[in-house]
Amino acid sequence: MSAFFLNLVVAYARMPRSVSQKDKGDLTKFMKEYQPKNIRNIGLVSHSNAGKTSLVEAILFNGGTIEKMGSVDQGTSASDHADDEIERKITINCSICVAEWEDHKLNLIDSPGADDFYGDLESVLRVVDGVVVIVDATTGVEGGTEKVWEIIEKYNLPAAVFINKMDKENANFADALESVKNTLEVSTATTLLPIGQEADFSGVVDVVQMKSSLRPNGNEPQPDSDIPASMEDDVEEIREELVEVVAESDDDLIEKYFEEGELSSQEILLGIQGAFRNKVRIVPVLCGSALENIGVQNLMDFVVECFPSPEDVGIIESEDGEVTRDPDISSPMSALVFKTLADPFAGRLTLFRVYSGVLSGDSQVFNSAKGQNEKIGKVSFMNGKDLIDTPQVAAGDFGVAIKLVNAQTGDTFCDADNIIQLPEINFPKPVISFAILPAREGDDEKLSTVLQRMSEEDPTFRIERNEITRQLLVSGLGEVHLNAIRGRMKDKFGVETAVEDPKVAYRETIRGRANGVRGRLKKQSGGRGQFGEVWINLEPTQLEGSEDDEFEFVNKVVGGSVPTNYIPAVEKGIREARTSGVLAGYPFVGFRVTLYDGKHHPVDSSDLAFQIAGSQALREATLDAKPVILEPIMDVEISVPDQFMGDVIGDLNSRRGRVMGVDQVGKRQVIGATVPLSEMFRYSIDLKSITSARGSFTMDFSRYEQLPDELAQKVIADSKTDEAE
Ligand SMILES: Nc1nc2c(ncn2[C@@H]2O[C@H](COP(=O)(O)OP(=O)(O)OP(=O)(O)O)[C@@H](O)[C@H]2O)c(=O)[nH]1
Ligand SMILES: [Mg+2]
Repeated sequence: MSAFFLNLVVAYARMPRSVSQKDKGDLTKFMKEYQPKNIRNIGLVSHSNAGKTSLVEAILFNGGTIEKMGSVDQGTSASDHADDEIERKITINCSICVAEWEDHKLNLIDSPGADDFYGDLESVLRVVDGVVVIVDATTGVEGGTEKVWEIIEKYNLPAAVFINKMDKENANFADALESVKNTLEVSTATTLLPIGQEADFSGVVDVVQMKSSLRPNGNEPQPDSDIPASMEDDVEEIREELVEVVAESDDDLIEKYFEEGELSSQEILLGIQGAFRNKVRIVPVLCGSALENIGVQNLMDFVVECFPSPEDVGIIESEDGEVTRDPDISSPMSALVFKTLADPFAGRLTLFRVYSGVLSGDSQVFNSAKGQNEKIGKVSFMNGKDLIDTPQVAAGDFGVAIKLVNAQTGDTFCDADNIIQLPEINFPKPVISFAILPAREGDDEKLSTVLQRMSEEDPTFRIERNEITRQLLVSGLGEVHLNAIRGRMKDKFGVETAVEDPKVAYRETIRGRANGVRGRLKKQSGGRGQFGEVWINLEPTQLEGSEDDEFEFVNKVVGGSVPTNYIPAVEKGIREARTSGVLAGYPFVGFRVTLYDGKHHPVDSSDLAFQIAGSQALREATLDAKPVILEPIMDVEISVPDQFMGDVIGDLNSRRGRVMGVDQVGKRQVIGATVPLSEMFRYSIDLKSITSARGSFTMDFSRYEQLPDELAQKVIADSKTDEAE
């Protein structure tokens, strides 16, 4: 097949499909508008592999959005639809999926569990009204979930836990529940108990309604049944615990509980609902199996009954807290862009949540972050890759705009007459960098364009050209993140790339002085000659060269030995010479040159001659002034659970790091250290393996310091090889 036709076929396969596809359930029902009080916006979050995407799939099936349950393992799930997600069997991009349940619209925002893609996790947690934290019943709470929990706490989001994979070998509900209590340190309120586990898992007991639900028939619920006799005592005990936790969250309920020793099912549900709305931390715990579709309908009931609607969440505040909006359809429009996807075929997709008013298709809105108008064309609802036509998206709902030009993640759309800027999304900072280059010669320009596009799509992906090392650097949240982007550039835009370790941008400086050094250009053999001579002193200014302390030039020439009009040429020569230091060709910084004498010739002197004399003088003087190489030192902050402290500090020592202090922050230790940049390029990978992915770190440039002699020799030798090549 010719490349042209192949592209066409690929383009068709990747086009967001219209609603009339036969393999889908009836999506047209989502074309209607839901009142904010009938919407639930729920994020599904957890450590990778716990079953978020599978749970979304089961919810879509129960709600009738899809007729057959797809599977992550077979690459047929609604949420993981991008080529690289199917290939890797993990979620890379957050996606919006929709299900209808009890006349409510559930917007389910699936998020990636791998911390290489945590940018999207931040976006999801910023725009949902509550979260379901999925815990794998065979492992309990894992490191990634602990990190997610920190963000949930930051936004103070209502959260319930769903203990998934109850059907799987080694599933253990009691252990998983214990791990939730211990690692997240929260009061849990168990509302669903498993009936059997592993291969015997057959249903759940609803501890609130005191009834059992068995596996639905397809997506049709089975009639409720009685609690198995063998579980009655356990259920009794769990219910008592549940009632106590719920009662403690509210003064009226606790009073009622003390008087009557019990709460009704309705009071329990209202209690949880109230705790969610009033931001009292109770964590309801449910359980089930996404693959076996057990406990999923109970979770959907729970979401509808207890999680807040966009209306319950209340007034929306601007970034500075000065402007507010009511979360209803009649308020002026405000919406937040939380994700953009570049697709070479479908064009740009801009995913947004409307907070107030109505965002209409074919309209003009004001982008308050950019301070400019934005023309909106087509808007749609979204279910995975499927777009559902709609003339507008109203308050409390999610939508996607197609082919917007300027909007970026984090931007606010609003009414031009009623401006508001919603709080931005805090993205994690990149922790790893590679040098990137095109695999094919001549692809440089294409590479830059595509990289630019990728960085617009993903705020945790950055590009920078290092002028000193002449490398193009890409930075991101991990090796997998950067490789996923490279994969996408190849598959979507046909740009193949290679990567190298970044080179360190060393600098050179001097530790001593050199006085009375001559620089001279003398070519005076017949015809018009070239002549210029300068005398300089060289001294260090600041020993630790910082970013801005480059060099000083002082002119102390008296009596016109170097005529005034040639002084700038001398300075220019010095400026040029310092761009390439005498040791290894790195910029020479932190020195003062004093020009105090020289000689000129009335005919043969010129700017060029004095420039060359200046350069030569600086080089000569530098060699006499104890030149050294400086390396960039980073301030590093590493956050790890207690038990990894020793290993992390040991590893820092082996990287020439210096620990400056350790602080206890919550349950974690935060180690402050300074470490040379050259030792940090692969730190994110190593920290992950030392801490079983439970450590995190940030890194900022601190200063330059002298490179130890042995390493300096190596850098000098490398520069000679580079030069020879
Ligand atoms: N036995 C069993 N396996 C499950 C269940 N839910 C999910 N899985 C399997 O667990 C694996 C991971 O499922 P996903 O749904 O992709 O998990 P995820 O949390 O979305 O993973 P990431 O997107 O990578 O964070 C897949 O192989 C699923 O088939 C379940 O209830 N029971
Ligand atoms: Mg997933």
